[in-house]
Order: sequence, then structure tokens, then C-alpha cells
Amino acid sequence: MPITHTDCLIQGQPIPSDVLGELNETRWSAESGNQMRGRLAEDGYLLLRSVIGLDDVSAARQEVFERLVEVDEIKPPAIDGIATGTSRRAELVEDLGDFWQSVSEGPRLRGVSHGTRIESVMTAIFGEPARAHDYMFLRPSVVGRATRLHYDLPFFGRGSQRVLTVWTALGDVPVCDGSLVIVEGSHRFDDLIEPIRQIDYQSKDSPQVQMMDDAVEFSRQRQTRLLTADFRAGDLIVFTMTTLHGTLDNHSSIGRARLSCDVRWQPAADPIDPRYIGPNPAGTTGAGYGELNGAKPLTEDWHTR
Ligand SMILES: O=C(O)CCC(=O)C(=O)O
Repeated sequence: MPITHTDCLIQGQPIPSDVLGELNETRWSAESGNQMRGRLAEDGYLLLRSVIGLDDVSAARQEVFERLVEVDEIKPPAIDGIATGTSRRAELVEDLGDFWQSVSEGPRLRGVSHGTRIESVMTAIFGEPARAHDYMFLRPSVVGRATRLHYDLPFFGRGSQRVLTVWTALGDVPVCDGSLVIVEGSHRFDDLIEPIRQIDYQSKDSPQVQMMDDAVEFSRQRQTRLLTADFRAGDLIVFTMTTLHGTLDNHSSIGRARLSCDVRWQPAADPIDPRYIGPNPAGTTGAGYGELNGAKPLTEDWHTR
């Protein structure tokens, strides 16, 4: 079914039809590397359907949400992902960062996010062996939450110059649950991309990321559109460091938390940013998993990353 503009909310407003579009799908296979590279260069992203089998995605989803049931944030049955609106995480867990690291390193989740299916797709896209960053951004995103539009380059431009983000739907993510949004043609907005290439990657501070305040107004000014789609469990989207993206607002009528993860992949032969690899990755600021929004109780207010 085509998406409707009333289901696609951003910053509390339905996206007007003239600035709303659907993401293009790309067929994938281990042999279609050339075609995928062409589409990635053309569009700045690749929407790939059903890369992960449903059983594997369900096992990963169950594993993550069970941990959140334990801290009273998700109602049983865990697999449904319905938020309770409360949290006992802060009182039950000794260290929020350690807790989040253990959730992010669950074996079922890693079997999906760092498993052979995605690895083979990424190897085909790069045309050479691919490797993932160990550090993972796992995002249970409850009603009212969204990630504002931004580029990923300020975070991940320090090692390889060929890093790609892989955002995976860990369950169905219809547009009303806050699915991913790409700004059409934004990988060619040189006036915005050039300044972020100048970032000081030696700094330990979280980079100053330019957020687009009003996504609809921004799209109108640029004469472009906000592209999104209903994601199904096991779909993923690959995009470049210079593709402007964010998410829709989650306004699920049944209070379902959107569950997705995003991981960076790069050619294995390239230099790799040491902050994002190893048994205890430091993360962007050095605070490890504790710096992530996912490490905060689901009831806490936060914006963007
Ligand atoms: O899932 C989200 O909320 C944001 C995802 C994102 O910013 C990314 O994958 O780089």
C-alpha cells in the first residue's frame, strides 16, 4: 500500500504530499554489486528488502525486548514491543552503560546485525571484503520520539573514507512507528557537506552536528522531498556518510516502540576508527555505550542521537 501523508509525521506535523516521496527499492544479491554501487552513487541510499530471515529478526527482537521487560519498560509479551510508559531501569541496573552494552551485544541481535547475511550484502556493495564496527546503535524508540535530520560524516569520517551506515528494521516499522527518512538528493548538497568535511576529528567532544530545524521547510527551500517507506522485519537501508537522514515521529496508536539498529560498515582493508571497535569500544566521546540514547531509561526525554 502506498504511504499516506497523514501517517507520516515529522516534528509533530503531517508531511505535506508535495514534499513526501517513497524510497526506491533495490534488488540485492551477491552478484549485483555493480548495480548496487551504481544506485548508491545515484540515490545516496539503497533500500533492500528481506535481507534477514524472519526467524532471525524475531529472535533478535525477542532478546532485546525481554531485557526491557525485565526493567518494566516493555509489557509482556516482549515480542510485541508495547511500551509501559514507566521504567525501573535506573533502580534495577547498577550501571546504565554496562546494561546497554550487554543488551547491544546479545548473541541473537549480533547474529543479525553482524551476521553473514549483511556481511555478504556489504561485501557485494564494496566489491571487496567488508567489516562492521563493533559499536552498535540500538534504538528502541517510543511514541513521541524521532531523530532529527543530520549527516553521519561528523561521527564516522575519521578512519575509512568509505564508511556506510546499515539501518536494520528489527520488526515491522510502518511509517507511523517512526521509520527512516532520507532527504532526496542530499548527497549532492555540497554547501552543507563541505563544512562537515572540515571537522576536527582529533577532538574528543561529540561533534557539532548541523540539524535541520524544520524538515518540511528545509525540503521546500531545497525543492526536494522527504523519502520514507513502511519497513518490514528484516529490511534494511544502506546509506552514505553524506546522505541527510533522520526519522519520522513515532505515533503508534498501540504504543509500540520502534526497534532498529544502525551499524557502520567499511572495506576491511581500510583504516578503522579505533573508537568503534574492540571488546569495550569507547564510542564517540569515550563514554562507551553509556553515551547512547538507548542507555537512558525509555521514559527519559531525549532528542536526536
Ligand atoms: O534510527 C534512528 O533513530 C536514527 C538512525 C540514524 O541516525 C542512523 O542510522 O545514522
